[in-house]
Amino acid sequence: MSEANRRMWTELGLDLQAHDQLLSVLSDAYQQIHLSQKNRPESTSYFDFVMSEIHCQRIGELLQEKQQGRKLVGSYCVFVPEEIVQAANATLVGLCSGADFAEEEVEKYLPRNTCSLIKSSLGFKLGRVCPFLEGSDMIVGENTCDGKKKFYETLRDLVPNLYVMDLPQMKSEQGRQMLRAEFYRFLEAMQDLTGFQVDAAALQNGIRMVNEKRRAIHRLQSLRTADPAPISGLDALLASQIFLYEDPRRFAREVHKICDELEERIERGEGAFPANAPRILVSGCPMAVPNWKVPHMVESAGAVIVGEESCVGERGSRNQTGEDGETLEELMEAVIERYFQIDCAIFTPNPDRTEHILDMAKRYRADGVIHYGLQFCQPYLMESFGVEKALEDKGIPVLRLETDYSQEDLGQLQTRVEAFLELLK
Ligand code: BJ8
Repeated sequence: MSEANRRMWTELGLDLQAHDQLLSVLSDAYQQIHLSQKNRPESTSYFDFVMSEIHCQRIGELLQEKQQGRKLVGSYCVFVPEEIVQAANATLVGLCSGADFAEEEVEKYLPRNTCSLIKSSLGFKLGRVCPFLEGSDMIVGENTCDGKKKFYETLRDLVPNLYVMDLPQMKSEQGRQMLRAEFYRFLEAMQDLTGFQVDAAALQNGIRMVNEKRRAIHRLQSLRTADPAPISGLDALLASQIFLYEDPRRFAREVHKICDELEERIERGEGAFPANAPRILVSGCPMAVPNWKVPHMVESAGAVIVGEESCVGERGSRNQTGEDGETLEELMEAVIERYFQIDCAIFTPNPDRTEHILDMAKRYRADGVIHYGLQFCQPYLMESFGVEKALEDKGIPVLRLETDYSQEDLGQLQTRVEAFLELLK
């Protein structure tokens, strides 16, 4: 690593030794999992570059922006409206993490039976290994599941700049009003943070920029409906993971280039896997970098993942925000409308999510669905039973998996995944 990067990390307050350790694990995992894939589209070298620079180039750019007066905002949930952040002259990055870290320390603050995503997010803070978190001017928490709500109470004592957004739990008119009130409160908080007064033009620009990157990922996702699928699920998941922190304009440009190549592949009938590979839809909890455990297992067993019903996937990126409003109020309404449709399992009841899974299974021509639940994640684990029933009623086979970030259950999971894929053949 260059001296300049080490200086940057030191200035951010990272623990260099622990951080070196993390980067080395990450790089090994990337080599073994992604770079060993056969028949990858050439243009996915963009992902390789972004991942090789994961704590270097992007954070360097963001720190430069900060020097010019722009603010950096970190979040743990796709409910945080990026359009408003952009409009207020700030940049949003996702902070969720996908690897266990500083576990012993974490268990001094949180019970052992907390989901891996929360434990890992706290571990990255306690271990001082995330430059995005340390560089954030504001960290946004949100009242979604109970685990996260309580995690933010802990985090409040560890960071000086936590902002917590309240969120509704029902898709009722009162729920919508609550989201509206919270988004307006967030708009004010963003304006206070940046000193920038958001008007209609600024919000419209923010909406356009976020829509543009969503258009690119929508294009990529729709190309996966082809048979054979032109890109692996692992690479498509990377696109959704990078989507959460990469420069939005560069992301859109590069993903469109990948899509151009995928279209050529489709024309030639060329796939990432053979045409008869079982097609799998993965549904459930989000998979943050570097959580590639289950997709790697599924694709190593010869199946191809064609879609992710997840916040790091279609649940997080689907639906555009209306761009046509003329006043700030009209544009804010469009933002509220778009986010109110997110069908996270924290909502009750949550029939939209089941409908979405059924729709995705059909659109992506999935032979089967793997429901991915993180251990101790009550919202998704509880919903998985209803999801399974709805899919089976339509004749779609389902495998419900419950796991964490550790490698301890690999053997057991592998046996179940392989048996499921055998059934699909
Ligand atoms: S909108 S899915 S990003 S809350 S896995 S921490 S739910 S116990 S992540 Fe999420 Fe926003 Fe919903 Fe999406 Fe809790 Fe479950 Fe852990 Fe989870």
